[in-house]
Amino acid sequence: MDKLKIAIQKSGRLNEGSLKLLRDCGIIVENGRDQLKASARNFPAEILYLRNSDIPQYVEDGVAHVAILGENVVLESNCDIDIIERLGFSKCRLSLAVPKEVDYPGLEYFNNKKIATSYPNTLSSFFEKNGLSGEIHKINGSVEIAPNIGLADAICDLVSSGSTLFSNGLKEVEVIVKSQSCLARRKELDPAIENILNKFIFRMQAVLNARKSRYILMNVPNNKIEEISSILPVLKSPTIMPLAQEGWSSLHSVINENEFWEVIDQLKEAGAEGILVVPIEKIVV
Ligand code: PRT
Repeated sequence: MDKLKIAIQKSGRLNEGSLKLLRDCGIIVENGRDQLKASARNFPAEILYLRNSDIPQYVEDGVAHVAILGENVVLESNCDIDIIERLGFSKCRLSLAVPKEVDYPGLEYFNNKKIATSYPNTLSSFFEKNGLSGEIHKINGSVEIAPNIGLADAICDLVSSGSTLFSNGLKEVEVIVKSQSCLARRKELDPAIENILNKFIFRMQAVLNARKSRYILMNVPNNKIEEISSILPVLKSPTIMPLAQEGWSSLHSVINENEFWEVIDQLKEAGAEGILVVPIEKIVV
């Protein structure tokens, strides 16, 4: 039987989020912690546990058909694979950082400077695009100590909270690229595999749409239904149901998680009461 080969990170920052996403897509994976691969019990898929940094090459070569990995890794690899979805977890940025005492004048600072990084390809295209002549030194791991030990004048590394830079006496001065987990696929796939991939993407989109949305319910006076509906950015139009109390209705809708705090005051001012916001499991549009 044809199986979609899905690569995920074996261990590290992306592993848990990837497994959770598969679970939310209803794909049950036999425990594969110590294995290289595991079969899905209820979906025609095989999960390959690989190093994040090796995944782009495996996808390009067709060892895996699709993968969950960091966008930054796809970019750095220069492999010919396609990003099809951004998945919203493991967000970070690839940034240039300099010792905190440097009076940073702008990008020209990097001309003729030594920059340590594990991302030489991404940095070199950034330098090329900006006409800079920094000297790039590739090192694997612990990039942030390079300036302190005299190995480099600056670094280019992934940053999320910024605390690693801070505790090494560095400051972030330029964001080169923003990154998050993504779903990337091999360009060419057999029709049968393509068919399974489409089913997988369909499930994943239902989960991702739901993660971004909230179900919202509130009680509204009947004469305010129109005004309150116009405040809500809705999927189609809100559902209105009469309450036992005369002159009042219950209004139900779906709202983007980020929009909730923007409209809450307007809803209250317009007369909405008893506002409930609840998570959604899946949205199929
Ligand atoms: O070993 P393998 O090849 O599987 O993976 P890896 O070495 O890339 O592993 P891992 O687990 O460290 O990172 C996996 C992916 O997580 C990365 O490719 C990014 O897409 C994403 N990610 C998100 C991060 C971070 N945030 C992050 N903060 N990857 C690394 N970091 C490191 C960064 O390099 C620096 O050392 O964390 C430190 C900075 O963090 P803050 O919070 O102090 O700013």
